[in-house]
Amino acid sequence: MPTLAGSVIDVTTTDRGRSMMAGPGMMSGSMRLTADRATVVHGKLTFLVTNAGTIPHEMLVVPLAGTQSAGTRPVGRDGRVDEAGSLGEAAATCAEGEGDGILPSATGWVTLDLQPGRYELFCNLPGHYWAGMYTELTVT
Ligand SMILES: [Cu+2]
Repeated sequence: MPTLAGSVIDVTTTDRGRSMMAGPGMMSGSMRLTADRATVVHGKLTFLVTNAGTIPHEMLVVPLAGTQSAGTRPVGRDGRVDEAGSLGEAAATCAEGEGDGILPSATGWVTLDLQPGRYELFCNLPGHYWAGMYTELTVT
């Protein structure tokens, strides 16, 4: 693991293979992308993404416009959402930046200089956003 710049935000991705928290009434097929905080001070931020699931995942950082909420982006026929406006992504196994996905039990990371605002972190592999892989981060 290299020296990570700025504040480090721990992000975890899971899918049903490791979703022991799922109880009766919860969707058995759900996937999650969670951060260790909902708010962070602006500046240089490193997103350290750990894939605790059983299939590859990724994490993109895209601003939320106006009053837009996380999880409301329209999902296309290909099972993905529009990535326009993406500021960066962690999608490589044991490396920074773009790639073919972070393999199970591996980490990927990306360092970004974020201005104050609201951002959505999500996985855009086909079907994963729909399955619940998104969360909101506020930068103050
Ligand atoms: Cu995913």
